[in-house]
Amino acid sequence: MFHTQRGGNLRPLARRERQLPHDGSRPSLALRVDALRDLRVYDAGDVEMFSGDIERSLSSLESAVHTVASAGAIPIVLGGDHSIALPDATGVAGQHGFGRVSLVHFDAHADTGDIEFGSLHGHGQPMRRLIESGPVRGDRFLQIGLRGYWPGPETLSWMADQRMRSYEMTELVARGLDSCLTEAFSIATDECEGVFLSVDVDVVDPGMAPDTGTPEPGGLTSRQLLDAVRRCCYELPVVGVDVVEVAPPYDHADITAYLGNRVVLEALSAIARRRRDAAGGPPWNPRQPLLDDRLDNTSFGHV
Ligand SMILES: [Mn+2]
Repeated sequence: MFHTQRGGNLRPLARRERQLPHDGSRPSLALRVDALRDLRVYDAGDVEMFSGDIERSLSSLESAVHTVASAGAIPIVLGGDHSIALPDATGVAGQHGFGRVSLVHFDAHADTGDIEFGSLHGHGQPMRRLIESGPVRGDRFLQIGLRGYWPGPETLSWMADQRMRSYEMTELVARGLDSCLTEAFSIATDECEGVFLSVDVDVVDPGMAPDTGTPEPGGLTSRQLLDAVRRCCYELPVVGVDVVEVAPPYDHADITAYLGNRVVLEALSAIARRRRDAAGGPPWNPRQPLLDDRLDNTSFGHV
């Protein structure tokens, strides 16, 4: 687990306080695993972001992510803004193979801009750079939650040319989030060995995630995002995760910091449950009552 510090060092600190409990335990009521104990989870600290030198910052982050991935671990990177998705997914693809890792991208925005403010790099462009430079195939790029008034027709045409699959909120509502996810997952696992999950908190409605730089009304609920992240990490071979665009100065009552924390815990818990089920035994059953397997018949004094 990394933290990047671009644009304000409050971001990783706000979430770190809520991410790594001192008792090293966070048993999931839903998934019946304790990810922080069932998995080996390490806080690898901060990756320095050099103010005013984005290329050096991105390169330094890519190298750190690649080091983690090549050790056989799953890097989880806490941004920072979305410009870090380029080095995050590139670092992971460097280990698993360019074109062999698909990208499941939750966001209000496509982040496929070309040149903005005279720069190739920024938080609106990483997905275009990832496709152009080869780590992720355009036709294995699944975007979920897009809405609003950006990008324009030229960029949408470029996205179509890359054969990206972008689910706008209207389609998600018309077809149902779950059926769209099922379809997206089948594309993501076709000819790809791993999946990188990139979560921009602005995919959630600003009413439930106010602390973000480019809020767009009409998004997912926090409940829908957590369920979707759980499905991704339980059903897919996730090889890397980033959670971005949390900006504590805009937060209220830590609403978004807690959501970012829970996204990471949900991902870890689902990875732990996926591994437990793969090792044998009864698979996770979401319909099982919470206390079902804890009932102790001897405690009623009948023995
Ligand atoms: Mn984004």
